[in-house]
Amino acid sequence: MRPHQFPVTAGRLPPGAIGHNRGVVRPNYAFMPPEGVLVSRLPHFERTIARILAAPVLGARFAQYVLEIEPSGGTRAPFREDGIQHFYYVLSGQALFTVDGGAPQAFTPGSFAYVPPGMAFSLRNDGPEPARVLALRKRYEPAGLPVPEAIVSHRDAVPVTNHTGFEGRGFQFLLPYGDMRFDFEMNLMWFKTGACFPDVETHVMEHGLYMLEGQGLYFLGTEWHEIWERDFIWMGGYCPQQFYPTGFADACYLLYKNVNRDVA
Ligand code: UGY
Ligand code: MN
Repeated sequence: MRPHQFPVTAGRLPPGAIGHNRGVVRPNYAFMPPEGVLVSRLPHFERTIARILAAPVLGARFAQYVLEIEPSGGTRAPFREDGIQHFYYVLSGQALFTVDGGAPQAFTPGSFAYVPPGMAFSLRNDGPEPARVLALRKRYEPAGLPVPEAIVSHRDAVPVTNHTGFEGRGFQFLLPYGDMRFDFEMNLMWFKTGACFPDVETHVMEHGLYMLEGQGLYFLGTEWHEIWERDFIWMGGYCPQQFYPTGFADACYLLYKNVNRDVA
């Protein structure tokens, strides 16, 4: 595409317009800055845009996207899918979340919801501003146990723990840790400047990572990438990974991880 086809702002081309792109897509991982992720729409949502970040076409075994919901927009009607679990996390704005025909619950930044397979839910923006909500869909892998109950909560209600023995780390396990009914985790990972993993990790689990706060350098495969708020990373199984926060503020990302199954 020729440069003159892009809009010019204050005499400059927008970042990423002609190849200065931080994004990388490899067979086993993808680094995706928000610019360049185009608009999708989904039939069960009205007045809502979906920015699809991870999907099976990328190699991921789940789907993840940011919903941008206009005031009075959201699910057209209570929505349910056999065999599929949903997870939602509010990035900004205010909404109402209803699960299994219950009372609508306030959904404000930091609120989250887990919806087990086959259960109906609705998500509606009841505020004056657009709401941004991170969404995840994953097929449930049964394990001969009852399916989990729905959860609607807020990150402030989840304790910050650190089981690593290393200073400067913090974990908030948004779903009950170690509960074998769940086949995935959604974890808030906190880092103080200078903290990192003790080793480069290489593991069977997949990740979908959404950068919420701060910044840093992310090692994927064999390369380092500078990561900022709103960047997304998909890591396939066995993708070597390491994070090193930079800047003065704490860094935090929300991490999807498939767990508790041997994926045979
Ligand atoms: O739990 C994890 O797998 C985590 N340490 N990985 C990551 O943050 N990339
Ligand atoms: Mn990991």
